[in-house]
Amino acid sequence: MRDYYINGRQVVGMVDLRSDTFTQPTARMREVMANAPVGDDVFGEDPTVNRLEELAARKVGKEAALFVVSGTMGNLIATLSHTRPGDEVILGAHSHIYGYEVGGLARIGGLMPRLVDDAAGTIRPEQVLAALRDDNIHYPPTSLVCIENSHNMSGGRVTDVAGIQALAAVVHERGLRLHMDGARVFNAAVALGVEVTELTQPVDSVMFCLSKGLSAPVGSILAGDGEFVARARKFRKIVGGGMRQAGVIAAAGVIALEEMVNRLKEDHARAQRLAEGLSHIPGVQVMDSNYQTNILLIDIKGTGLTAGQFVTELNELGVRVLTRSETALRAVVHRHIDDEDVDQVIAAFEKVAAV
Ligand code: TLP
Repeated sequence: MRDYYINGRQVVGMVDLRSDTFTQPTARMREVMANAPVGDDVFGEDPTVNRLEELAARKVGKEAALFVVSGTMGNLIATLSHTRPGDEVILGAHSHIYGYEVGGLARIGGLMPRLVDDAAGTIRPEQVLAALRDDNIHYPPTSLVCIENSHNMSGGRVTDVAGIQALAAVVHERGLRLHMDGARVFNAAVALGVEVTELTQPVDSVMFCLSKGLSAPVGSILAGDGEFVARARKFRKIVGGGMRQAGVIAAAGVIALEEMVNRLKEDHARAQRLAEGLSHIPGVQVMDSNYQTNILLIDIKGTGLTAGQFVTELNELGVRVLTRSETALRAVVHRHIDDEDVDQVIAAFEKVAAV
């Protein structure tokens, strides 16, 4: 538990489960940020950014990496770099790229989304095969498939190594590229007990966020082969993402990768404990058993309250979550949530559900 600032007001003792994006930089991050050697990164001369990009590429088993402002920017640049305007991109109807990135791939990339059902948290090879069009004068060319791992909207579900490999095989056989929105790919790897490289090596590019569960204040990484990253670097400049002494923020990213990955298992264990505690409350249901990582979707239909009402009541009890639909909530466990907080959240849900 920590004190939060909401609309500029300090709220003491709030348990904030709205997102892992609310994590604050660690003391070590602030220290290295203050002392980071920096240069002009548009000229490739920021030693800390270069260090982060080399480390990040190595971590995900790719030739090169690019430090970008946000996950949204990383995904946009990836789709631009893999395609030409007018191409079709196959992606999930519940994916973050399709639903939560302001339609950038259409507005900026001139790309046509072709949606497949990823409500279960993944995309299977046969779905891609069914969505692929023939070579016909009426059709746009398809050049890219995107998968999300872990998958936000399904409650942080993961696609395992075999699932990624099978998808990559089909995508590559058809001459297409595969991009992974791996905003939380380290959560996926930790949950599966595999090296993150096993999940990222089969894909052509991966974006992951330093600023979510890994606690860096700002920034994401886009990684792939050297040629891809060179193209991506140009597109980053086009969208205004060329930064100057960015080592100040990249320094925290180095700590995120070196020190913050292994502790994600603590978040997953607490998410599991929270899920179990909530599932005993009448009218409250953790959706499926989809608490593989740090995101819980919680159905509160049985309480007779709307999600909006439930959120307001929880707020009064010092607990913040987001609505996911009229009858569902999303709670995300992260570094500032300890065991006591989990107990407080369960008690708050019990109280609200009993009203
Ligand atoms: N997700 C945020 C919100 O935008 C919903 C959150 O709180 O979960 N891919 C995935 C899978 C994401 O969950 C997010 C952020 C992004 C990309 C975008 O990252 P940012 O916020 O850095 O642009």
